Amino acid sequence: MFVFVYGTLKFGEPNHHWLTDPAHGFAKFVGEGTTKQLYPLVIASKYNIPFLLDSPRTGKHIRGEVYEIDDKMLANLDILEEYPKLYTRREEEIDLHCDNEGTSRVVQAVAYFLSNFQPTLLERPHLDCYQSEGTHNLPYIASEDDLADAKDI
Ligand code: PCA
Repeated sequence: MFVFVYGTLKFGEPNHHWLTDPAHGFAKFVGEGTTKQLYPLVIASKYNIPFLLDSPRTGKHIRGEVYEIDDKMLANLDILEEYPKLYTRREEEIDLHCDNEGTSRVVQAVAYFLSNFQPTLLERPHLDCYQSEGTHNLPYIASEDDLADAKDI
């Protein structure tokens, strides 16, 4: 299956190692991609977590990366993302810019969303591509805490 990552799991971002650890399962980079749908991507909580808000048709086309993963990796990503307590996940249509066969195409990829969020989150700046060390000055803060309440902070 494919997963679309748009936040801290991207190459060069603080949780990318989670995807590349063979003990977590299989993952292979397929290409860069963009959501076909518009979504708000915001940074929130005291840990500066990037959240794709499940509120289609507002926000931007979100840029991220598509990986092919196995069930074991999905189970491990679920642990990191505290699915289903924090993030929900579902398949989403992604414009894959260029795959390893030299083709652009639309794929279905699993993405982690925040649903049932505080409406005030929608008022935060809408990003279209996330970098922890961006000029927004909201670097991601790694934590061992249970983050399930983070969306309300
Ligand atoms: N990790 C997941 C969801 C948000 C996050 O920080 C990702 O990169 O797609």
